[in-house]
Amino acid sequence: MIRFTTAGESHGEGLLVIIEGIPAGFTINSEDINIELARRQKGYGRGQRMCIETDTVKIFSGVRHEVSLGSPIAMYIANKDFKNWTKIMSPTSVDSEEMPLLKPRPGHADLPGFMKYGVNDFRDILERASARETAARVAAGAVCKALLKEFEISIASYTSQIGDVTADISSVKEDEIWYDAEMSYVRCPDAKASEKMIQLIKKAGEKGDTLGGKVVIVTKNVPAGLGSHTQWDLKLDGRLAQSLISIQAVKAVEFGAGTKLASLFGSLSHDEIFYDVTRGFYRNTNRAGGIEGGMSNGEPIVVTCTMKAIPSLANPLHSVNLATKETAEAEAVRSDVCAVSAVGVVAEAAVAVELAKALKEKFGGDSLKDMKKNVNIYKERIKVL
Ligand code: EPS
Repeated sequence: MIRFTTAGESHGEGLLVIIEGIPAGFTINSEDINIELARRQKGYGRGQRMCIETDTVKIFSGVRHEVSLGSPIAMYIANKDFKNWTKIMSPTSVDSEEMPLLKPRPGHADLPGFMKYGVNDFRDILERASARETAARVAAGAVCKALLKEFEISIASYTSQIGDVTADISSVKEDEIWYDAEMSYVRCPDAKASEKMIQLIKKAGEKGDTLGGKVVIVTKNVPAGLGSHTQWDLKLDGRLAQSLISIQAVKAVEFGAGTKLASLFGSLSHDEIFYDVTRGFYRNTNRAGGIEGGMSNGEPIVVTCTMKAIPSLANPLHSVNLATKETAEAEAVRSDVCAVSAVGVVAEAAVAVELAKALKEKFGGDSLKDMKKNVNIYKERIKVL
């Protein structure tokens, strides 16, 4: 079973991630992981913190001479900013001068966490709730992405909306979408929309406001039959949705035509089935987003995630002082104006982990060689049935 766990606070010493179940025998180098970490940091609208950090990974177990051993892979990403927070975030000594945070931000974990954990300062909550943790998820995702690449499975994403600006990619060639997304400051392949998004983020920032949006994640070449219809918690779409909605500020996850399906007749909701000797079974549409009955059907897996606007506002919302119960403005902490460009990269990582998990479940194998052999035999079988 592939699984991972993360640890670390936003302004603590660093982030840790341990990923288990990765088969032995495939090449992992820290540079590939660093590329993904750098992609997560980019984007117009990211906060000051991104100028402080240059996220890089230190692999300290599970890999020898750049090859996976099959043992747990432990990785560490240092928080460069920690040097400015050594007193406030010290795991040992008490900082007597520190003022507790007591004016919770609506939409953040501050108030529910304060109530649930009985703390006296909601820094105890926000430090772990922070989306800084997604750097660790991206490192785990990068390992899984590299594993999926061995099976020619690719994952990419683009920004399709920020605020009320939507992208129109109907005139962008399919193979240029991903390149154009990487070249855009907001990861949007529609150049005109990209410019409008930047202007909108700029305006929001000037007003002390924030913005959300949507990202689309596309995974190609996934073999049919990952996940299962046999039990609720084995369904691939359910598993992907859980993983994606757990990303900070993600509020909705859609597969294929998603919410549009509510208004469509059955005749226009599904993907008719065709067969060709060389291709095997295929479809001409992909309204299902590559998943039917909780199983991949061989078409690209297409997921859209909606991210709400970040709840840390420089121009704060109405709140209440938790000590005095008096009306107050929410704490204004340093943050991003818009992190939609980052959420695409984090969502790619989440998808990579879930698919690697499902691939290993279906094909087993403690070694990459065994897994590859099993995948090839299976692919031949389902082509002819
Ligand atoms: C960060 C995500 C955001 C940033 C954070 C770094 O965290 P949050 O979810 O708490 O808003 O604001 O940086 C800071 C906390 C800071 O002090 O600037 C990330 O993705 O790395």
